[in-house]
Amino acid sequence: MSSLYYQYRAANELDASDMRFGIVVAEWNQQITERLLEGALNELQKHGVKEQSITVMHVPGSFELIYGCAEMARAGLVDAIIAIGCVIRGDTPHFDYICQGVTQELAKQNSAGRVPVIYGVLTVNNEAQALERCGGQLGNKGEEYALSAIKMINFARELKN
Ligand code: RBF
Repeated sequence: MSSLYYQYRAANELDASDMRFGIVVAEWNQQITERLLEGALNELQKHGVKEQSITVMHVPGSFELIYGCAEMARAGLVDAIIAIGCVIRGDTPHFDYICQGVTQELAKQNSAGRVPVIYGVLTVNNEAQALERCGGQLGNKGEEYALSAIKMINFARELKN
């Protein structure tokens, strides 16, 4: 227990000043996704990431995160990618198709192993649940996404060393 805690602390304090990040943000439910982006940017800044080392690109909806992240990886300019979206359940089965498609395709990109892709897609039943997670009662998940990205870059570097 204590060694796990120690590891977490160590990762939390990682210096990310030489790491490069791509962030792909869906415009659907922009009132949520922009707050998640803000949380992620704040956390990256806390870890010393330089402004010029962060590339933020927008895509129309969460479904387009698949192409956006794949292209971002192909460009070869970043060490990790954060995919930010928010899918809110509606009256049609669209929710399930989008969530499944995005989740599976981003998972495939991760197993391809080119660049780690962080899954920053909120899949919620209503807007209130989303608001709780982007600066409300449950904090801002964007910060967690950024920390995960830092940890994954560190993971890849440790393997190489
Ligand atoms: N994109 C999202 O990021 N979040 C959503 O909640 C969302 N809901 C959608 C609901 C419907 C009925 C449709 C047609 C699209 C929705 N999209 C949503 C957009 C989707 O991710 C994608 O941009 C479009 O389907 C175009 O490929």
